[in-house]
Amino acid sequence: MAKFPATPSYQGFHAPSRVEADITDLEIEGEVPKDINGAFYRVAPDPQLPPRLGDDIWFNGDGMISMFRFENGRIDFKQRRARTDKFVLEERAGHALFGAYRNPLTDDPSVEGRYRGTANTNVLTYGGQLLALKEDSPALAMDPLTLETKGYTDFQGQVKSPTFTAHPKIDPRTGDMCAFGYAAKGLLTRDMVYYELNEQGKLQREVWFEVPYYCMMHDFGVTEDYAVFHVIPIVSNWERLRAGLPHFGFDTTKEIYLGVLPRKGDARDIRWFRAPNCFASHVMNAFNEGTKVHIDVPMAKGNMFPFFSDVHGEPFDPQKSLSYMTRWTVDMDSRGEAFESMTRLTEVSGEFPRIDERYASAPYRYGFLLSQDFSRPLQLPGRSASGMMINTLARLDHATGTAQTWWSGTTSTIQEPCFIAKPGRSGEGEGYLVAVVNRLLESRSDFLIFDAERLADGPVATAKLELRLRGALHGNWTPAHQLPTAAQAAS
Ligand code: V55
Ligand code: FE
Repeated sequence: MAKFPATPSYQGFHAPSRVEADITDLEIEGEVPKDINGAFYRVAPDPQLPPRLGDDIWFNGDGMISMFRFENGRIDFKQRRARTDKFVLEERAGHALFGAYRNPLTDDPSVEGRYRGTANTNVLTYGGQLLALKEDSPALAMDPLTLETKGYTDFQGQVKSPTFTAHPKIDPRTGDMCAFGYAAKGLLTRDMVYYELNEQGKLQREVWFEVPYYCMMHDFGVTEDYAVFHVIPIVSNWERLRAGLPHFGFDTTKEIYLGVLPRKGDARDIRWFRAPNCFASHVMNAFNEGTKVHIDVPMAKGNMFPFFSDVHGEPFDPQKSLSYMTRWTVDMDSRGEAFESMTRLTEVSGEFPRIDERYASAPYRYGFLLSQDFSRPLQLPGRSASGMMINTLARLDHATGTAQTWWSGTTSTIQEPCFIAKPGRSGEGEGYLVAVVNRLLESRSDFLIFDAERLADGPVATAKLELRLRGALHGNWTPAHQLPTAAQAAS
């Protein structure tokens, strides 16, 4: 009998949901703009079974994929499991076989050497497939319409790394997918590999190199001419794993590095820049002006992950965990290892940065962010799964340093938004923003649609769900013309 522990990871809004669902024609308040046609996918960790070790962290839950299919002012909802190898093995066994987050030394011996991936971090379509991603494993291919799992893919044997990032980037100039794997020659190795694949699934580039120290390489930056890798002090080693600890801890004594790889170059052309200890994980966007390379990150002074504790035992400091969008600039033509600058772009604190992706890897003006407005506390003990109290959506304007915001009220929190371009419009930010909100009092979720240029006006439409959607990590939009037709899917 499944009995989940009475720990914060499994309580209240974070209780496992485990619901697969189909809802045809969601009830709508307001009006869904008729020109939105396509599918929004998102993925949340949602444990199938009680944890093997008594408790677990949010980052280790099994992936649950949701699809909001928009057509003609109507939205259909579908939710299915990412049936990873881990999920299927544990389903068969009837209990958890895999232990702590990215620590195979805590697993049942029967699953030694199996992929431990949960496919719980990001989901996007590429080349006609839906890819559910976890950075410790290969990409999991799923059907974009039925959400049926096909299985792990190595892109016809072209991707040799056993790991594939959860944050690939699509270069809007070429349509190519830029990606990487870390721990690419095995657990805890410093080996990395950078890939570019085209929409036909053909490998265009592959560059192998080493990072200065092993760490969580969660995201990266892609510009027209460079791939940019930030090495930040969320570290691990065999000692931690042998002690049965979660994979990562934060080390305040290490410098950070920025590795810049010319996209047409090879490993010898990488330059490594250095800066003092800090935290940054996600990347809003990156671009280059000649040899000057800019990467915009939500940067914090200290650790943002309370569940990856300090390796020297320092207590978690919520003040130091606040992140602010910051532009890091390095010059590939400079001498020495110093950054040229680190410039704060806004006084709005927050994480989960998004953009109008037609402007990815190019100079851009607008960014979207989940933010915390501490002057408007929740009336409930409503911590988000990340540990942050996310009550505000923000649209940042980098040209003016100003922000438009929308507050979700005293009993709701917000999940990562996604931008949807308005068909027929090419101006940056001309489109919609969608986001799931957590109705904490009612233990259910709503799905909101905003005019991305009028965020402060509030949602133009609210799709009601009588379901609770557990806190997601990331999601993406696929316009209808990039979805297979039902006829193609049936063949
Ligand atoms: C993140 C999320 C993960 C993970 C590593 O920063 C990094 C986010 C949901 O899993 O394994
Ligand atoms: Fe992420």
